Amino acid sequence: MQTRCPYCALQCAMTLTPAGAGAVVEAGDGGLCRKGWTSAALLDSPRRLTHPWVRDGRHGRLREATWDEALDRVADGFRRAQDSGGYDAVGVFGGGGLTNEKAYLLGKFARVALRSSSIDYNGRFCMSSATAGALRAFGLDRGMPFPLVDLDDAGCILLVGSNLAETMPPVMQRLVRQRENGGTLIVVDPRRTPTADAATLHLQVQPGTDLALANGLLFLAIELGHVDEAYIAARTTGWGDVRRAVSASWPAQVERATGVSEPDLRRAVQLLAAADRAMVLTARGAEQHAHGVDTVSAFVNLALALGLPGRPGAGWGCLTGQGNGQGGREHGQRADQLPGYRRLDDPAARAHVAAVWGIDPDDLPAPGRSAYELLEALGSGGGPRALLLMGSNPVVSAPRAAHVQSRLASLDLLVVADVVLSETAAMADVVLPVAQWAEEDGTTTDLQGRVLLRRRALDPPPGVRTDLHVLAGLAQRLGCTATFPVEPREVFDELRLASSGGPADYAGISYDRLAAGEALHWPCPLESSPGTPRLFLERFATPDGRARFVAVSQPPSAEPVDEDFPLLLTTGRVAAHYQSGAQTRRIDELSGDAPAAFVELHPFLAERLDVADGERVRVSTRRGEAFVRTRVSSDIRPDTVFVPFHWAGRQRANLLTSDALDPTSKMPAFKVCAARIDRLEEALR
Ligand SMILES: Nc1nc2c(c(=O)[nH]1)N[C@H]1C(S)=C(S)[C@@H](COP(=O)(O)OP(=O)(O)OC[C@H]3O[C@@H](n4cnc5c(=O)[nH]c(N)nc54)[C@H](O)[C@@H]3O)O[C@H]1N2
Ligand SMILES: Nc1nc2c(c(=O)[nH]1)N[C@H]1C(S)=C(S)[C@@H](COP(=O)(O)OP(=O)(O)OC[C@H]3O[C@@H](n4cnc5c(=O)[nH]c(N)nc54)[C@H](O)[C@@H]3O)O[C@H]1N2
Ligand code: SF4
Ligand SMILES: [Mo]
Repeated sequence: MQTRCPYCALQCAMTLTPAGAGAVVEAGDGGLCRKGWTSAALLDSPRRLTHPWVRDGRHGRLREATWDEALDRVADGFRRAQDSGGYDAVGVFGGGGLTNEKAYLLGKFARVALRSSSIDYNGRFCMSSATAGALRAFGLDRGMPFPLVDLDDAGCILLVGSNLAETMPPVMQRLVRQRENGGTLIVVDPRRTPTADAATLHLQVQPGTDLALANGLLFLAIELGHVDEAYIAARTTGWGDVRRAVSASWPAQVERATGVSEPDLRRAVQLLAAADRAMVLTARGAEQHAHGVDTVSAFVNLALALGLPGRPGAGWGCLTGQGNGQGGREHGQRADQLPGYRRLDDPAARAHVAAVWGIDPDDLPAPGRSAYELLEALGSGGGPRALLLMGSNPVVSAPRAAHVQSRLASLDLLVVADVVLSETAAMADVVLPVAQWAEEDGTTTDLQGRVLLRRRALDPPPGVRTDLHVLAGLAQRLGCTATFPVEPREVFDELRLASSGGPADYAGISYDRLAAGEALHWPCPLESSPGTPRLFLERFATPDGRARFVAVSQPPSAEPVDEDFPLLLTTGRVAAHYQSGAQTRRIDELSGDAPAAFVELHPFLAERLDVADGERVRVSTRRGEAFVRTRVSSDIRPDTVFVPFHWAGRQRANLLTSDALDPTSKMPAFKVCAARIDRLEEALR
């Protein structure tokens, strides 16, 4: 059966053939990375959950339970929390890996069955800065407003804070083709990653200074006469302010701020300007900062000044990360959102969605707290006393994780629906075992805005239920009379109605069209419409149709280095593991390849600290400490260290990270904070 990989936003095609209790994977045309190849190993793994668990009392052990007992316990707990604390006393936390159907129904569950405003999801930790940057520039957020195939013919690609050779390996084939077609690639990363290795030019920026870099590139583009004045006049507003804002970003000053040399800055601008069709793509390295939205704006400004967005084959885009990172941010699991990318504070949107849901618009709650703010407020923090968590593992992946863990521990009731006993599920009072990707139908929307059908290839094992069944079972126990269908196709048809007329309009997309192999990118308002692979060709989605320049400047560092914490810590990914590692650490082939976290540091720094390659050290920040082995490499800047975040316990990168949030997107500053490294003898002294 043809299906799609469960992991990242590339959603690679694969064929699954049942074999024994599991399945054999074959790659589709685009190929698979090693996570995709090994993904079926978790389907018949003894490490997956196959029956519900409940905990007796606060400190009891988890024990096996029936579904009825588990769901009754959840419904009772939710009712009790709301009786004493009001509707918002029950929270919901979702995930960008959930299908469109699940994300939609989870949002409906929170707003209709619980009437709670307390819902948000882990996508906040992922693309929310790009989302906010795109909305303010273009009036619409579809990560890539053009199809992936456009990469093949791009004359120049400026890739900022993406290591796609390890995070989306099949895309590298496109970059090879782009090179063969005469294109150039500029990679901005504090590390010489395999992606940077493939570049024409690598700008080894100091973490957190991409905004200054973008303004510096724009300064040079102006100075060297590469600005597209005709495009600016015809298609944009706000250029004068931006031009003034970058007038002090002269190269020597930018070199000091970013660590990128003046000749490299000039070369980058020349490569961009020489290309017929250039593209600026940002990813988490640029976006996961306390000024991530402004950083995105700075790169959008550069793209606009060069006349790129809305021209075929060119533009600005964000490389969305999670399996359904695009669709998951459109259908209502965000605190401020209704399906179809509608706003919860917009009366017309409330009226439309309330009509689809058969409720009074006045019964819809107001917007709630963002992901970290929600986690931070749990339990004794004055927020929800009970939480339903579906599709995330914040004990490992949330910033300042020890603090988040203590908040989760202070809840009266934590309910986790998962496929494995993640670190967060292990803390829960009720654990609900759910079906995996290949065991249920569903749609995802990939990083280019294309809606894809993921087919059910196998039966789920007895004892597990789908997420849709879980929500339906709880809604019914809570006495909710609104519809909670359990058939994915029915949920999708309801989502189509709810999204109809909204910015992310799915009304014309059907299971039948998708099953017939149609390539449909939203918006797709009618069954007769072909979808929209390329946005903004005629006009942007702003009221006047013009893209908006936004003047931004590099803020001082949220956490400057000092004598106690003299190093810049950044975090990210390795090729073998996915996110919190809950799934991939349970796949032997992957955990064999990459068994533990590490701290990557430059030989100069290793020498100064007197640590050897492979030595166990303590990495600490103002939040806490982690214990990992060193990996000495001249691929990283000497002032910067890197720790991947896929591991749990005392190897957790997020014991170290800061909870400084971007004021607009509420994105945490995962990508830079001040740190120190100590040898163990000193650490233990
Ligand atoms: N193997 C693997 N693939 C994945 C995932 C995974 O967990 N594992 N997750 C998926 C998801 S959800 C996402 S969001 C994507 C993420 O995909 P990427 O954005 O490619 O991943 P990261 O490793 O988080 O960050 C990319 C790079 O940013 C660099 N960086 C760090 N700080 C800075 C900075 O201040 N400026 C700049 N310019 N660069 C910086 C890091 O050195 C790193 O090489 O990957 C998706 N694919
Ligand atoms: N330090 C640091 N921290 C980071 C980042 C970073 O770069 N650095 N990146 C951030 C980013 S970009 C992201 S996206 C987050 C991701 O971090 P998490 O939200 O923790 O992501 P996952 O590990 O994908 O968690 C998904 C959980 O849901 C389960 N699951 C999978 N599919 C389903 C399903 O269909 N239904 C249910 N009920 N459960 C399912 C999995 O088993 C797993 O336990 O981490 C963020 N945290
Ligand atoms: S690149 Fe992403 S979607 Fe493709 S196989 Fe790897 S993890 Fe799966
Ligand atoms: Mo992500």
